[in-house]
Amino acid sequence: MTNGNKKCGRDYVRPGTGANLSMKMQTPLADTARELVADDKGLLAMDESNPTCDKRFAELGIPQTEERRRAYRDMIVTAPGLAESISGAILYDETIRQKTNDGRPFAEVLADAGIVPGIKVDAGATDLAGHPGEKVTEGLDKLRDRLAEYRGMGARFAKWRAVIALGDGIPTRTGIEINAHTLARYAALCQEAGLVPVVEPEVLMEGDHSLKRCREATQEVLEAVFDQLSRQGVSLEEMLLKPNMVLPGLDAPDQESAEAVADVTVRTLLRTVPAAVPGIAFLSGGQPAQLASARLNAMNVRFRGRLPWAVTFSFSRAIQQPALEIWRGDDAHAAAAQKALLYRARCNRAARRGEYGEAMENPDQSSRS
Ligand code: 5MM
Repeated sequence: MTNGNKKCGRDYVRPGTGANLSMKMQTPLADTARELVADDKGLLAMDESNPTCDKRFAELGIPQTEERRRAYRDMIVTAPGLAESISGAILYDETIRQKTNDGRPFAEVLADAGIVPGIKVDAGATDLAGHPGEKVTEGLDKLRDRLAEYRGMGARFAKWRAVIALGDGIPTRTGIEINAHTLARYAALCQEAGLVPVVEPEVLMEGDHSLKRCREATQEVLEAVFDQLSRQGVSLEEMLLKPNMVLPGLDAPDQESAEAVADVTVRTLLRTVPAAVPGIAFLSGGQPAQLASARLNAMNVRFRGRLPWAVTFSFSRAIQQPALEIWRGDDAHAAAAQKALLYRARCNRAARRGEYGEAMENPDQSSRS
């Protein structure tokens, strides 16, 4: 065992030895992983890198400065009642070093509110050499040191996103395997450092591919990811999966119903994700916020009581976008933006319970509070 494993209290029984299979794993990391998917809550991804955050600000005419990025995240982490629907929040390197208007580190404010602070640790996707159209995510260099630093700053979980595009001849087997291998290396390092890895292989929505094509690609990617996680000794009880929903491409002529998406998504996951994984928290990937809620709801309605893992959300745009459009860089709008943020978070908690419906989308804000 490494020092890291000792540090996070994992020197007990190696997963896969057959011991205590009928019992829940009792380790700090397994407890955190379960905490992140407990009580019908989900994750808030607020880990936009500076270029992505600036791009979203630019679209709304918001100044792209460190101070405005801080003010925006201040609005989010101080939203009263956020913890009613959100179990954990994923921060970015700049954000975890920032403080609220009253000088408190964001991670501390979240933890005091009962929200587990997490951190995105990948350094973004870059072109995969020799494989036109494919990406590989960077950030493994010195990752052990960065994880230790983030742990010291209060992070209890981490996230790494791999990006898989669908197109002519892609993804290749090589592209899938490299990304799966990289995700598993990240996950193993996280567990060594005492952080729960959120493993995010995202098959992108861009394109005109069919639902079937997305299903096939998602299945192949998840099979490769769990193969690598197993080979590299990652403890399944001490991680979460953050996948894409199985969807037709944005430009596909046939856009399927929420029920069809729910069925094919859950069936794909049942084929590929071991029951030892405590939770699956979907990314939204640019889906309209209401559609993301409806699809998540359909999964929890149609498979109620039949799933081995919790099925929840880890949305960024599908929670934040309405709030960002209200805030628009003006702190005078912070309270209204917080209301919109809480509202989308509540919709997604309801979807997790299978209780979300169009009636919740009443445009009368007064009925939302
Ligand atoms: C917030 O977006 C994250 C990626 O940010 P960068 O591209 O700036 O690195 C992303 O990983 C996000 O956490 C997930 O994809 C979920 O976000 P969406 O908007 O897809 O729900």
